[in-house]
Amino acid sequence: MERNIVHCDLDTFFVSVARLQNSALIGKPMIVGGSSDRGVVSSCSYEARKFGIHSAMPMRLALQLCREAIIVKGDYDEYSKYSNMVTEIIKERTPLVEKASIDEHYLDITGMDKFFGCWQWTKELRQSIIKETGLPISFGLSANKTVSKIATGTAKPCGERQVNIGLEKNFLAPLSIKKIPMVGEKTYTLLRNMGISKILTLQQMEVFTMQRALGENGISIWKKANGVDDSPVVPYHEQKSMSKDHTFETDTIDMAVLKKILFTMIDELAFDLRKDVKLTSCLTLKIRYSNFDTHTKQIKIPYTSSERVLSEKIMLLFDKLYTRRMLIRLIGVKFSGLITGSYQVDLFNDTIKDVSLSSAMDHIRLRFGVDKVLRGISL
Ligand code: TTP
Ligand code: MG
Ligand code: MG
Repeated sequence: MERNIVHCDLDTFFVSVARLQNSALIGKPMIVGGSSDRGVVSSCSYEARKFGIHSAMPMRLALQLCREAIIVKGDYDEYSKYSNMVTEIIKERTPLVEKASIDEHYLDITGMDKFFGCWQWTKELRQSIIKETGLPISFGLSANKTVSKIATGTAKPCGERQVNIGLEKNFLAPLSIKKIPMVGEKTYTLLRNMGISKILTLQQMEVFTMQRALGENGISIWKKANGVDDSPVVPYHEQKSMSKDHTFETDTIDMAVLKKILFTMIDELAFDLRKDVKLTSCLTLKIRYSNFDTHTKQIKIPYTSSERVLSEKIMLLFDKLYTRRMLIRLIGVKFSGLITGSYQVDLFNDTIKDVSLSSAMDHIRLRFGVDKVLRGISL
């Protein structure tokens, strides 16, 4: 069955919220981000982008590119308030919604066209969000998530774009391969070295050529380039906890192996926290021994999303919990007691280096996927 999938993403989200609070910022090159000169850019206005400024760029470099840029400090409570407001407006009218990030949603509106056209419906929803929140937002509508997300990108700022069924390949053909959500810096360079820059070239290639160059990812990229994506819209639920488990292929007591797995799980969970602008206040460690005995231990901690703090606490728990000297079959970590908020830099304990390392790693993960970067300690 043909589907109708909407993707929407707020324009310069953090910047737009700041502009709601202070209209003097409208029309100016401006940046939301760390105010110290070692900070990084979270969000920047289109006026600032003209100077080459982009998200995750060091603030110092951004200011070299545009001296007159105005810097505003982030206000995560406000972002989460507006993010929830947008989610509520969408959920009131749409049965199937996926919140993909703080300012981004996918909607499955298949069947809506029986009552009135999907495109009309989408345009009206967009106007409602703009009217009710005061925030600019862009929309894409097509038969699948990938094409709709790319359509949103081409509609920005403050626009809307529909790609009719059957015209996906035509729409994608002239665009840069960079527009494909899976193509990050590394894949982009690899494809450019193969002489590929436009999606059209990917469409003209055989899928096995892409498979040979990039493995399974090559097949996914090729499918996306051809406008094919059958991934479903997964309904959104407010998360109260997040966890990861690892079962060893062969049971182990090798501390180096155990630490590596624990730190990797913590890095990935801490990234998920920061991506959703959340903090955790409760850690649980689970150990299952080779005889299936399962032990857990929990601690309450001050709200954090720092992998350095979380790793320290988890290692304390591990030392208390792992007393049996028996082979371990599974270990798991859970973060609960989640609240919305961002990690406040603790200047006395958390060096700027830690914080910028976290945000640099987050940036890579946002582009390439969560498993693409690791701290040396987890190698
Ligand atoms: P995006 O939707 O990627 O960016 P944006 O809304 O600022 O701009 P655009 O018009 O291109 O959509 O991210 C949403 C918010 O998430 C953004 O306003 C700030 C935050 N963010 C960071 O803090 N660091 C980052 O590296 C990125 C990409 C986003
Ligand atoms: Mg956005
Ligand atoms: Mg976004």
